[in-house]
Amino acid sequence: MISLKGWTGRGLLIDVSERKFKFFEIDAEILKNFIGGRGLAVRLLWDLNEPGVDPLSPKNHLIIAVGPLTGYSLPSSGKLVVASKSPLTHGYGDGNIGCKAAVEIRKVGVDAIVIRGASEKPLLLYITRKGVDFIEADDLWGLSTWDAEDRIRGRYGKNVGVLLIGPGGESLVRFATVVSELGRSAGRPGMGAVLGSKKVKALVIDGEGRELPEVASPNELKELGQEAYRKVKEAPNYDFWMRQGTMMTVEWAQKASVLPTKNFSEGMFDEADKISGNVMERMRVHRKGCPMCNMPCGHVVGYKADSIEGRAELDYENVAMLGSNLLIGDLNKVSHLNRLADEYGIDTISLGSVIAFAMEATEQGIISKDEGIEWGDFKAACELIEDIVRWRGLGAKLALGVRRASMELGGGSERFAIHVKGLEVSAYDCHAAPAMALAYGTSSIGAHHKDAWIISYEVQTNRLAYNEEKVKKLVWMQNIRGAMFESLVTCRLPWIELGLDLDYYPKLLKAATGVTYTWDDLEVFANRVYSLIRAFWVREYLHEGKGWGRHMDYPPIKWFEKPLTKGPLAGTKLDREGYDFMLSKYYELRGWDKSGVPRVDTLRRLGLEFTIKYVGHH
Ligand code: PTT
Ligand code: SF4
Repeated sequence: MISLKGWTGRGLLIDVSERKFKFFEIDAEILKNFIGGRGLAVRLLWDLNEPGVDPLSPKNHLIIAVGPLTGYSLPSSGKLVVASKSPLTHGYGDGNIGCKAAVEIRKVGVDAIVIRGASEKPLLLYITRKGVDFIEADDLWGLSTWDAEDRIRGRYGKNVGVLLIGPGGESLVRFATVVSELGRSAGRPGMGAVLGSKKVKALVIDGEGRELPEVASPNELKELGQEAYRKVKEAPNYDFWMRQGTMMTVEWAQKASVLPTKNFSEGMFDEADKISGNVMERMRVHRKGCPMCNMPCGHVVGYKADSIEGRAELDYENVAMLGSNLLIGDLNKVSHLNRLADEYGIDTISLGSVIAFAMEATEQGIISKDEGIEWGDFKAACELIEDIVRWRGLGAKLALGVRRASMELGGGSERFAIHVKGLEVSAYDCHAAPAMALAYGTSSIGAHHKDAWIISYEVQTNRLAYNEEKVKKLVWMQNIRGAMFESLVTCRLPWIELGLDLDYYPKLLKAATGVTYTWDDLEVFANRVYSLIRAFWVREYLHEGKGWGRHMDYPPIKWFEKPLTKGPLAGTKLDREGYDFMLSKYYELRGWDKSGVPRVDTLRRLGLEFTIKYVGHH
């Protein structure tokens, strides 16, 4: 047994069918082995969910998990993870969000909140140390995330944590997200739809001004935290980061030929300079950030698109997917599409991908001109977003995500459906980036860049090579980003963007929890998380009769078939043999078999024996 410092050792289980709740104990060994956030979420989900459960049924569980560093005074610790079985991919899904709710959950005194069941009527869950009030919320149902949060804050004040869904989550758009604080969004693989299926419009989390969980070495944590804050501020590129945040990536991506353009047909956009960080700087009206962060990157701009005026919080992914990928070269228009996505509570990346898919299908005549949408058509894109949320016409197909939409449309459209495992690819074109393609192929939730943003390394080093060195680097990155940061839970950007030394994190962990994690321990931990997530996918796919094979880890077909036609890398496309070589190396390094399933000896070594009966003889 370990003593619990940093963690609370408690979870809160909420059954919205029964309108009951209970606090439960989380075993100390589980906390030590899975830490928190993503690690803890997948461990809980494995036990709580019956294999093969319908993601939108009352039996699916949604887990909101914080970690042993969340909320303390150290760089960018105001983050949480929302996880569940995904209605978009039918595998493991999660997302990361920075907002007050992360800190308030810690003050409520739990490491995770688990929601199951489904209510008949819309509910708001008001959560404090005492438990849960189930408050009927007919008046909030149907409201945008903006209006609903305004109303909620009018009632509960500005200090509570709020997590909520918009009309997209209510209508079960498969890529609906959980939103907070007017523009923060998490859970790309449909975590908002899972909440919607439970008829939960909002969670209000009120720590009532209590203390955060006690830590093992308060003075050490304080000193380390302050030192790390100082290092962040002293970073040479701090000022530029504060000016542009993730928006600086537009210019970089264009230069590197990876800016997704025309549904990932090209890596360069003729009008990239019209949607860049420099344009954003001129439009910015204010800046906001997550709790405990001294490098806030939320850039809110004021825009005027045609006659529509408004404000939106911009990030690189949003701008690339709703701008260059749709051939819309006007940051005002892109901002409005971003705002619509935030108000409806749907993921900007998947949204940009399904609209671009519809544009390409129209161009190819698979969708008629009357029903379809032309490249760059902003007005039609606004209408299509509304149709997606209301499940009307073409929108009803697109609301299912690009994999299912292409299956319904047919006509060979799967050749330009840009996804991995059903999750739409985020904003880096990989025609000329094999390791990044592998990062998408093997990411925990489908094609997302969060687990390994290897592309910045790749474009500088032997870019077109298919080699083992890149695979090793990729596994290391996944271990740090996809396992460690997602489980601590803190923002990874102080390290990535401003070079905060990684060695701070095991030290902070030790100061908070009293447990020593060496880098070797953290590597084993990361392998445990990756193998458990993989086992979860395999278990779910086998139970649903879908089968499992290495094809699940392939990037979109387009990158193998249609080369880039513009820029210095024109003519480049991915090489199937090279990719297969790297994928096999990846499996070897993870201890998985040729189909990408963890081997029995690997599962034993990592303490995952409980998964063997489900995936050991697939
Ligand atoms: C994340 C994904 C991203 S990643 C972006 S922009 W990015 C998109 N943002 C959306 C949005 O906004 N509105 C909307 N309706 N949909 C959106 N979908 C997209 O979601 C975000 C930052 C960013 S901005 C990034 S990279 C980093 N991500 C982190 C992460 O994943 N883990 C971690 N430990 N730290 C991170 N720090 C950074 O956080 P998902 P946020 Mg987000 C308007 O949700 O599902 O994880 O997908 O959380 O609080 O908004 O911070 O260029
Ligand atoms: Fe949030 Fe940005 Fe700060 Fe990370 S760097 S904690 S995403 S404001």
